[in-house]
Amino acid sequence: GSNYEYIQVSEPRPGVGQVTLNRPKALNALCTPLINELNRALAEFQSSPTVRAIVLTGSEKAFAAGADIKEMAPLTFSKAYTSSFIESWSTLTTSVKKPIIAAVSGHALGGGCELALMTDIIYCTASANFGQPEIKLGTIPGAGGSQRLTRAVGKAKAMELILTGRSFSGDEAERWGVAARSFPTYEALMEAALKTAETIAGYSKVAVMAAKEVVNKSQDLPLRDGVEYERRVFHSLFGSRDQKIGMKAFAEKKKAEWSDE
Ligand code: CO8
Repeated sequence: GSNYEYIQVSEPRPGVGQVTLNRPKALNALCTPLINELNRALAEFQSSPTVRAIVLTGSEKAFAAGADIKEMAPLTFSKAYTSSFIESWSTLTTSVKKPIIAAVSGHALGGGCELALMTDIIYCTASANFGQPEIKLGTIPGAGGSQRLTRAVGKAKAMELILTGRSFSGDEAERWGVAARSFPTYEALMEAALKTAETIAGYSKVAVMAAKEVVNKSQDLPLRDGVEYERRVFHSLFGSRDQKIGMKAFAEKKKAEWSDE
């Protein structure tokens, strides 16, 4: 089922799946049907035998300008509470085990910024426009922004950003460690995101999934527990075939041919 209204799905490089948010008239505002489509596409990539890494992007003008303000405006507490509004947004953080790279150009505001923060690696243009402007609408971040942005930039900066609603640039995002890298142009951004995804797709699926899992654990666990968790997973990889294949290939100065086992 690849009949999507608000997104586009492709496999632009070997091993790489791409989801492009495609609601240009609303600057990719994240309405519920869009989020449902995104979750469906990511679930298909997760179970795909060919896709090994995922790129999530928008347009040059907007990654996503936030949750859909027109959809939220009339919402009541009881409706939001009983329908668990926004809960399904973070499905990707638990159900997608393959790495997701967000390629952010233009606006990444409110829920758009939060969506980027849910991914594993953010690449952006230097001029990208990140921010949590919810305070200007009389509300607060609702899809993890106050938690993930604070972990990314520290309390002082996060508090300032969330209380003032001021934007920060892609250049700042890179300097503060929110984004892994920033690029001068949209074309350079997309090329780098796809190339990185292709690089990751070239490694053992078992090792890649384990690496993503342990890095993400660092966000939830105290250091001692996290280090112990990492060691357990590290030990378990001696039970994989790919650890043998990778280390044998190194000794023989050959390229590893992964078994994914
Ligand atoms: N929701 C709905 N429609 C939007 C949104 C949005 N977030 N952002 C832009 N649009 C629409 C505009 O209404 C406009 O539509 P129309 O042509 O029908 O009037 C169209 O997109 C183009 O927008 P602009 O004309 O405003 O374009 P500009 O280039 O002049 O400005 C901006 C671009 C600066 C991005 C501006 O559109 C803007 O400020 N947008 C709102 C940004 C914002 O406040 N985002 C946060 C939303 S709140 C949020 O995300 C809370 C998250 C809570 C958890 C998640 C809940 C689901």
